[in-house]
Amino acid sequence: MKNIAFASLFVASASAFPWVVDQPGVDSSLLGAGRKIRRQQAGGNQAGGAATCPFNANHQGAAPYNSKYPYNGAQNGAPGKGVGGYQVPAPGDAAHQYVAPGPNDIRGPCPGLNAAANHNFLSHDGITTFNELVDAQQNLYNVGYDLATLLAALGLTLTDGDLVTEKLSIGCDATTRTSFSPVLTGSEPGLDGHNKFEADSSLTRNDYFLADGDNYSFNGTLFGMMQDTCQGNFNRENLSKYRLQRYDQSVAENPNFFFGPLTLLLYGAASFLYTLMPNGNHNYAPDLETISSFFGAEQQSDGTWKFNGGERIPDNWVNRVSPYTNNDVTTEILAMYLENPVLFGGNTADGSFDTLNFGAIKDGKISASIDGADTACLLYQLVTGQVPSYLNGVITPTVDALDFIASKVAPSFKNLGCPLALT
Ligand code: HEM
Ligand SMILES: *[C@@H]1O[C@H](CO)[C@@H](O)[C@H](O)[C@H]1NC(C)=O
Ligand SMILES: CC(=O)N[C@H]1CO[C@H](CO)[C@@H](O)[C@@H]1O
Ligand SMILES: CC(=O)N[C@H]1CO[C@H](CO)[C@@H](O)[C@@H]1O
Repeated sequence: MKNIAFASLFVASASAFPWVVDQPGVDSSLLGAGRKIRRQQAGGNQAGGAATCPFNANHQGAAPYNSKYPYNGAQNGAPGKGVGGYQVPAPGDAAHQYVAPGPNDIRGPCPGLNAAANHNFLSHDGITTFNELVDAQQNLYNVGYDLATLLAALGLTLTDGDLVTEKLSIGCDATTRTSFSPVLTGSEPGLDGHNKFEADSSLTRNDYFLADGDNYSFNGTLFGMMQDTCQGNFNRENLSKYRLQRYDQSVAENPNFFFGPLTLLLYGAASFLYTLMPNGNHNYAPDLETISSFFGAEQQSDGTWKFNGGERIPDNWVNRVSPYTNNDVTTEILAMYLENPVLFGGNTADGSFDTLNFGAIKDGKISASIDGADTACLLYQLVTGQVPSYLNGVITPTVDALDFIASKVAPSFKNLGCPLALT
């Protein structure tokens, strides 16, 4: 049943985007002799797959709440105070000091979550939960409760965390530890899973196709390119230029490049460099010392950059004062995009570039006159998966996923008048 329904969705686009033939659930014999390129994380022996994913038998949850060091007071997935401007880790708080990840710990494509795990705001082995994600984002970075729940829900639903255990791997496929029943759920690829949350043209990660499936490890050449463009000032203007460079590079080098609606999230992630990472003790400047610490980037004597083994909160770091909300990030996403607009769509088999339409995206572009409701509802539409599967490489969320989102995230959006997902 499922296969047939999805196959018909994909047929329309298979000729345009050749990688579609390898989507899970697509019977490629229906599509004729398409090129066979595996686009999505397949698990198994591939990079990021279950066979090579570390296993830490000593799973310890995030450091427990301690009233002596309350941070934002966020606990058990509930809203915290939303008042930042304090030092993290708090002076004297031994439980949140940096501990380098060991060989059995899972780390992935997100420097913000990797740093949180290295400081025990998330489980140190990289197997985390919805509540840990919501608490950590508030307590560490002063992410607003609405955005913290939205990102955590995206993590669990778009990347196949487990909706029963509410567990998620922040990197590779750890289904045996996240799933309530691997037989029933199938594989849960975690944050490394490609083209769900993880996409092409990241700041410091390779495109999936160009790297045999390793789209999650830090690449020092890319960090060096970002620094060349930003020159120690990782603000919106400079990052917008760098995102354009990465886009042009992917169009030129990656025959399977696909820039779908969900890649708007990459603009959101790029905004974190100048909204969530800056240090109050550096006047909140998004400077090189701060950014390189969060990325675990270290400059070598020959000027090149290498991963130093761990993303780390800079010493004497003071987080942002006001909470970073859904509204804030949506504003930044659009502003950064509009400074250097690019076409949504993808490289096609015949060497041309196909554009797409989706919501606010018309003929591959978002117009500068996007109206207020479209802006406010943009992230909500992405999270509820009203993105046609064939545009996205994502199987439309299941009823369970939509229920999960409805219970965790919809309350924040109720008053915006966004069209609600049908469950
Ligand atoms: C539950 C919350 C979060 C989830 C599920 C999440 C997930 C992800 C994923 C999957 C990526 C890879 C996207 C790609 O490049 O294709 C990513 C990138 C990124 N994330 Fe997060 N993230 C979360 C919260 C945060 C926070 C709080 C920060 C801030 C400090 C952060 C900073 C970043 C940055 C800077 C990148 C871009 C890295 C690069 O392109 O090289 N994230 N995140
Ligand atoms: C890092 O990125 C550069 C530029 O895209 C690429 O040429 C290089 O092969 C990548 N290095 C690794 C180890 O993937
Ligand atoms: C080309 C490339 O990125 N290769 C990397 C693939 O992933 C392994 C393990 O993460 C690295 O060692 C390779 O350098
Ligand atoms: C290369 C580039 O655009 N650099 C800019 C980075 O941001 C600062 C401050 O806005 C500008 O002065 C630089 O020109």
